Amino acid sequence: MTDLPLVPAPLSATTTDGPGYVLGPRTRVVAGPHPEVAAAVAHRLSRLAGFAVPVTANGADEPDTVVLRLVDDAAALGLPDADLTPERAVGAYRVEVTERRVTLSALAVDGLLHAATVLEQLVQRDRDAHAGADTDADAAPGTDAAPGAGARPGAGPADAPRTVRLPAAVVVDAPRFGWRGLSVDVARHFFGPEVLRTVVDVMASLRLNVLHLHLTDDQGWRLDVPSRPQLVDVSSKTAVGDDPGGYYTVDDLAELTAYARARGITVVPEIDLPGHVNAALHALGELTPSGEPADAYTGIEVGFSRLHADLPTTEPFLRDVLTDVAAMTPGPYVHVGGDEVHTMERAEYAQLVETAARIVEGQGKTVVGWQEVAKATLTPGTVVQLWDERDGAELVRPAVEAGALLLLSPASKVYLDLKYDASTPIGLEWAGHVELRDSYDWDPLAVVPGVPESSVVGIEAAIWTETVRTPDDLFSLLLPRLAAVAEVAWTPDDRRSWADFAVRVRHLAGSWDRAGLRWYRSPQVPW
Ligand code: TNX
Repeated sequence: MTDLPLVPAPLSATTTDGPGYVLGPRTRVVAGPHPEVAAAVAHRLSRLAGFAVPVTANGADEPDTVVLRLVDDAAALGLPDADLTPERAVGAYRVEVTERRVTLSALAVDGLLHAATVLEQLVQRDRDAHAGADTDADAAPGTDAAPGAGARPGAGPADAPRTVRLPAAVVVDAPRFGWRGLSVDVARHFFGPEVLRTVVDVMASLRLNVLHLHLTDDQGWRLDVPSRPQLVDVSSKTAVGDDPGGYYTVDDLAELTAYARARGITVVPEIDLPGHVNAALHALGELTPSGEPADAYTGIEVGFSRLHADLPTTEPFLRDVLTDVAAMTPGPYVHVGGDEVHTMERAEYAQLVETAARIVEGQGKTVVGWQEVAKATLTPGTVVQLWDERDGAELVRPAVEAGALLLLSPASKVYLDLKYDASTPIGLEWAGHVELRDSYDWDPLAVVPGVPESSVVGIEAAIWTETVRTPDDLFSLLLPRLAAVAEVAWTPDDRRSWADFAVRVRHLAGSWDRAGLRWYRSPQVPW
């Protein structure tokens, strides 16, 4: 393991002799071939230092430089490249800190962005080691956007100058899985772009790389779809418990997607079909057998609403909506939902899922669906997301054997809307309680026994928002469990242990405090 306070734990980290590197007035980032990454790195360092760290075009051989390098092969990072798949390779990086300079190397831009977050976590340790000397705000995640709520009173300004030292070290690292995600349900309760930017900041700090947005459900429709403006005109207004609704415009989604991409994160939009569609049926009466719009629904039951394969309006609805959503999505994936349709025969379900999948694929996107889509005929390479451990393994195994890829979201480990324990004021309990250690201590390959690692694209946490109404609610359920899931997704099992994680995760708490984020003080960790 490592004595450096890195979460997720890296493959290897070695502290070396010497005082490390002190950020100072001469420090500059050398842009090289990637000025936009250099700017992002300079921005992070400036926040750490409390003064502006400039970017210069060249000078990579000079002292006091932060140098970014893209290299051609894993060996140049010091990684044995034996089993480095392309999905893993994009996240790989090397950080080298000496008294003279800081060097970030990677095989791709994403790796450079991860390396920049490693610098932030390295500085954290230095501050903790000198507690008292240096207690004001810093580059906590979330400081790009307004904090969720309740910035700690007395926290200093983010731009106060201070001595910032990075310990002399070499970190060489690559992720275990290429998909390290978080799904956020913005349908049951709406969270605006500002909150999602804070979520992105927290995700990036943990080297997560997929933000899945559950944009539609029975209780609300949260994305303007230009071909069907009635969807948000009518159904953005509702939410669980008659709380306020809301929606994202086309521009909101584009801006959020760009914000996420600049931090190494791909946005995957979900339109949940053919169930969980009451908001659509409420906005578009043509989708119901009677032709009358459904009543709005603001409760928290699931499984009752459905599309109808035999209505002539259904296929055009799927085509218009999914074509628009694909066009709004620069990333490679569109999620078609597919969960919990309790009022439909298997044949009709399969027909509707297959129709949706062919439309998405016709737009050049890869389909993602919840585990139930394994009942339909799937194109090889489709991503099937396991969530319900009661029947998930049996459901997905034949699909995986036929070429589908598996995304792991076992509820009892990574459903971060489940209560920590009986005293948690909000959250659900249907799959039990999920304490921090439950999110950490599990073997991804045991979820579907016998499935090879090469069929597993990755791991995704989820937060459903039936009971989650405010940013404080949201972050108090995400943190610290999201850090545990991030480590399961990043770090091979033989390189991680609960005892070690429980020590390292403490170092993140200060950054959450400084960002004004509410988090849960799990009694399992000696904070
Ligand atoms: C199951 S997970 C659901 C959601 C609920 C969630 C609550 C999944 C695909 N469906 O509709 O919000 O449980 O934990």
